[in-house]
Amino acid sequence: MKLKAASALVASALVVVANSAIAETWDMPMAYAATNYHSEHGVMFADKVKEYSDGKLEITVHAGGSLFGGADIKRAVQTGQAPIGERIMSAHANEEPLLNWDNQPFLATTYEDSAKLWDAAKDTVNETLSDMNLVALYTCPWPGQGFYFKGAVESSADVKGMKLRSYNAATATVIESLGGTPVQIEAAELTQALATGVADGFISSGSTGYDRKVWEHLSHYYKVNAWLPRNYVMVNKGVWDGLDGDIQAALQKAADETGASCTAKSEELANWYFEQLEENGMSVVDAGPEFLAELKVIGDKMQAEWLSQVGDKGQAILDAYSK
Ligand code: PCA
Repeated sequence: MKLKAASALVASALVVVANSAIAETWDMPMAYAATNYHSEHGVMFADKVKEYSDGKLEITVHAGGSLFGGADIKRAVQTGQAPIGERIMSAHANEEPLLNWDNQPFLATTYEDSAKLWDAAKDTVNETLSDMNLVALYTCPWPGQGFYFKGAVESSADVKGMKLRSYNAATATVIESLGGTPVQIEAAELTQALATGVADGFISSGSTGYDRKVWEHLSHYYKVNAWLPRNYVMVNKGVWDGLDGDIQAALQKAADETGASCTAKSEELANWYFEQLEENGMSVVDAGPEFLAELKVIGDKMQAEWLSQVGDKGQAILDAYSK
């Protein structure tokens, strides 16, 4: 009995040694504010990974573009400078137009439709990411996109000549189509851009306006819910393929749970953000009919252009979505 107990002890000590020998730590750059729900869920994900991998994999989150700027995170993960990272997926659409699937104005404007669209797009998106040496672990939507301005806007006539901050190709296209000039700026640099007059407004959700306290510089938010773009947590494909099955399973379980929780949180916060903007003095209203009608025309054109770029793959996503 004694001998058995002793050898069991030795065996478990060996396991501890083995575990600590192979314990791996990953740095995870994230693009958005540390207090934003996306980043908070990144931390939740890291905690879960540690738990589900029995401490074999530890992830350290670096939010707010502090390790790599938002615009550099995808390349850092692709090239293995960082094994894992987070970014808004559609920022990569200039390289791979299919990744504009979730920036088609008025295609999916509710959380329910956003989930349906992701279901329809998931397999094709994952194939595209795989070709880019990336594996998506989870995605999480931003609330619906609308417009921030310095004053009242009724139609594109009021937007002409404005410098508006864009965060990807789709927002730049909308701004240009309205007669404005797009200026690509990371969310982390948005407050400064507004303060220094580099931008007079921007397209985003209530979330980013709240994070960046834009009421200090802007007065109006127009709700449009034009689309709900997704962030995603990506892993370098080579790194992923080299992981033990149990670590992959731990990452996937953590990812599935975190993605679901993050999505629910986004929906829960969507109106709360508007209330915060209002409490801080902004006018938060639905976009007027003239502006909306113009945006719908722009959206139709963007969807047609997207389909001509991505062909059957895009059409298949739209068909599966509208089924
Ligand atoms: N916030 C991010 C992307 C979409 C959103 O709602 C941003 O403005 O950068």
